[in-house]
Amino acid sequence: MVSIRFSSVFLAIACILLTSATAQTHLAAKPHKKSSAAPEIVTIPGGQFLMGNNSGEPDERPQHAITLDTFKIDAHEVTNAQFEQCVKAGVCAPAHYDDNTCNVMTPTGWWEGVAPTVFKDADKPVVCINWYEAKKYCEWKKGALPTEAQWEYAARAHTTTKYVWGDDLDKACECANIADIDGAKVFETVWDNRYPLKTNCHDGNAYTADVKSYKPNKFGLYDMTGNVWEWCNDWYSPHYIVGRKPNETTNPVGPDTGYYRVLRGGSAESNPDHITATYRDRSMPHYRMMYDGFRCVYKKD
Ligand SMILES: [Ca+2]
Ligand SMILES: [Ca+2]
Repeated sequence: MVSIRFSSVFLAIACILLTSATAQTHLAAKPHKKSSAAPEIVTIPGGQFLMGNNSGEPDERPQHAITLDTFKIDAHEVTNAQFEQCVKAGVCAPAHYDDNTCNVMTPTGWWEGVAPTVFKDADKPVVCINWYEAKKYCEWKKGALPTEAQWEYAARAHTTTKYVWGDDLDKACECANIADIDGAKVFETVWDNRYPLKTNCHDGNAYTADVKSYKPNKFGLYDMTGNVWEWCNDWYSPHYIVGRKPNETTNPVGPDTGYYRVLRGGSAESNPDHITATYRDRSMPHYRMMYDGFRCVYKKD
């Protein structure tokens, strides 16, 4: 079955404009030196921030002030090795890499199929899990999926720039695994014909990368942009006000009901339009895709 995901599927609005941006120098990533001493869970001090973007997509508007209590969040996306611990504990079912229930990207488009084996590496983010399965893992860890507000606040780390690292797209090569020259080689047919947007990064990672391979944000969080989209707890609303409880400006949890759950941050197959700090995606909660993962949040001690 063809996926109905929105941003990661091929709404190639600007195809014609993009083929002109080919003369730039290919930008090699500077490998980030992984720090095993880096904390696995980071405390995010509470505060106020401006969520959304009045210059962004319609569903990013209106920008509005949100106040959040202090919380803790995984420093990186949940890995296959971590998820396997939940499987061994008898709580989680194995990720659905091989049973044809996961939407995988192929040279001819998105189809339910078998994910490439490289997605199963221990230190890569677990994917091919749906919203319910992600939620179950976080609850097993005595946490929860982040609210969309928590996710954006953690990603922003007090920045107000277009991307979480600043306004320079070329910095993506150091800070995020997104659609780039390497990915284009793998999915050349798809990207050349319908999805040519990409950066000129050349990081060697056509698919997902080991977590913590790129620079963290100012809170010490890795891959808040790129690698895999991250499930949030909230139902998706196409407007920040519609569906929300009135005046819900402190610790908002989103609408009471909905059809899609929110995904944030972009992935290894996301073009520059989909990796801004405020871009919102969504998917039906039972859907599994090979670029959808998650991380968990926890109450402060
Ligand atoms: Ca890449
Ligand atoms: Ca991510």
